[in-house]
Amino acid sequence: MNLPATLSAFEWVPDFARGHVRDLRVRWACEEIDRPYDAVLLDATRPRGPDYTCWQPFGQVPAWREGTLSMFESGAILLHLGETDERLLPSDPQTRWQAISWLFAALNSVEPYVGPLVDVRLFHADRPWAEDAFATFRPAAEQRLTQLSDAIGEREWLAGPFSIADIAMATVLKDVSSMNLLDGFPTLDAYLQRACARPAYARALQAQLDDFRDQPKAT
Ligand SMILES: N[C@@H](CCC(=O)N[C@@H](CS)C(=O)NCC(=O)O)C(=O)O
Repeated sequence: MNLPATLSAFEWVPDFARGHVRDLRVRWACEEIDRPYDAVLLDATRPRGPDYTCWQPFGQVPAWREGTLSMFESGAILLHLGETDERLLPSDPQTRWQAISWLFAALNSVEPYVGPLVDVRLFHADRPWAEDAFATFRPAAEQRLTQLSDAIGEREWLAGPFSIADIAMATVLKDVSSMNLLDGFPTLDAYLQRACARPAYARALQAQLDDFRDQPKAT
């Protein structure tokens, strides 16, 4: 029996960020296993106070609470949910540790390389140094994407069966794709399309979008 669970998310973000906020990863995992949760919606336009930073020290979303258990970091929450259900994290040790390795790879070896490109494009595009910064970060990001593409090759999913690793990796690639940076990576593009074609992904995306207000709350 699952305990009632709470997931933190934002009540409003600008249009460009909708569908990219990292609570999507957790919502997706929940949808894959029919795990109910309640979303607690925070004001992204104001600093989060101590009542939240004692739950998520950086004031970010997502964070997860379940009975007396609380945690933060999307990767940790995915791992926790994976431990509750084989459909997210297979029990066979080799497959399981491959999935965990790829989960870390998504968050540690791919996201930090593509993240600066996303930041430059989304948050600093009007700065005079934006194009130089983009050009500086791009080769390292492309090297990682090439290596990832080679590793995926003909595989359907990273660790064999679909797992939390694919949720993490697909959400990282979704940000890359939104900047048209997957155009030269047909294997990665096909992998992302496959992941986003899952009904659980569509439900999770809709759940995130449904929770957003149209406008930020008036101050
Ligand atoms: N490593 C964290 C990153 C979380 C994160 O960057 N959250 C963003 C939304 S996608 C956020 O809350 N940004 C607001 C802020 O940093 O104040 C995780 O994966 O959970």
